[in-house]
Amino acid sequence: MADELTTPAENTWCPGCGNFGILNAFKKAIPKLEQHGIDRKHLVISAGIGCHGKIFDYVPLSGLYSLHGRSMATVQGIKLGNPDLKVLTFAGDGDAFGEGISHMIFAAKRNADITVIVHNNGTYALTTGQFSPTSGKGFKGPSLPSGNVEEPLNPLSLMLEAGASFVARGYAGRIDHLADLIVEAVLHEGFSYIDVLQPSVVFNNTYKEYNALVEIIEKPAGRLEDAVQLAKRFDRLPIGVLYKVSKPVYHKELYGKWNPAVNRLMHEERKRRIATYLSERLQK
Ligand SMILES: Cc1ncc(C[n+]2csc(CCOP(=O)(O)OP(=O)(O)O)c2C)c(N)n1
Ligand code: SF4
Repeated sequence: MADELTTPAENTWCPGCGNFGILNAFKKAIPKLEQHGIDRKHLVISAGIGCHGKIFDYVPLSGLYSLHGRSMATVQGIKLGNPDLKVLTFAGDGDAFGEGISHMIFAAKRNADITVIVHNNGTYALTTGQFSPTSGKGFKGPSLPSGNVEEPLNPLSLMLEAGASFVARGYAGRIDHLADLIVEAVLHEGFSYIDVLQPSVVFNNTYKEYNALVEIIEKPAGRLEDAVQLAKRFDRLPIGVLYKVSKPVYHKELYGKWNPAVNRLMHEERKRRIATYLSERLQK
């Protein structure tokens, strides 16, 4: 692990937490991305609020620590402000599919060129184990001592149906595999989603189940319908890229090749154009 990728922040995750696997995979992905020509100075990160969000403090990259459920909007704004940047955010399952679900759906729908990595531990861990949108039926926690009566949301099929152009699942216990998924997701032009199976050793310790059920898939499904079927398998838990397709991306549809950060209009020129526009409108 490269030393320059460590920060002075004290790590407060519980020993054995799946978040360590995600952090280590991300640290392995950064130099690999550099080999693909993505300078770490041009890789900007964000995070929501939760145990997952602390990852923001543990990697020395530029970014903006966002609000609960809002980091996908934050990175979309950064991308629109400077399309030359690569942007990535870390979200929790509660964060992304509770508070932030509409941002997720619309980012996928418009094929915003962002990467979202969800630390899916099936619980609101930081706030001590309430049930989340992805908690399994029967999940017990302090807010639900008699067990969750709802069926869990399937983030993979939701993102596929919403129009995501890259959908993958990783496992915090398979660090090298996850590192490669992160590299592929960041290199993908368009909305890339990685759902990471992340055991919370305190509130939802799923290591045993995941170790028994995960199965690496070698290539994405060719058709959307087949990817949705893969996403809905429960006898095994397929990990890898489920679906990948090339589609027009939002900022290019909007701007073409224009970059507002580089081709900024000077103040006087902006005022002149607004004045011309207004006087034309008033004459009509
Ligand atoms: C708008 C808003 N609602 C609620 C909270 C309180 N809150 C902070 S973290 C959190 C739970 C986070 O759960 P999740 O997103 O699943 O992340 P995890 O802690 O499991 O990584 C909640 C409810 C908040 N900070 N902001
Ligand atoms: S509470 Fe769970 S998710 Fe949070 S750091 Fe501890 S083990 Fe990890």
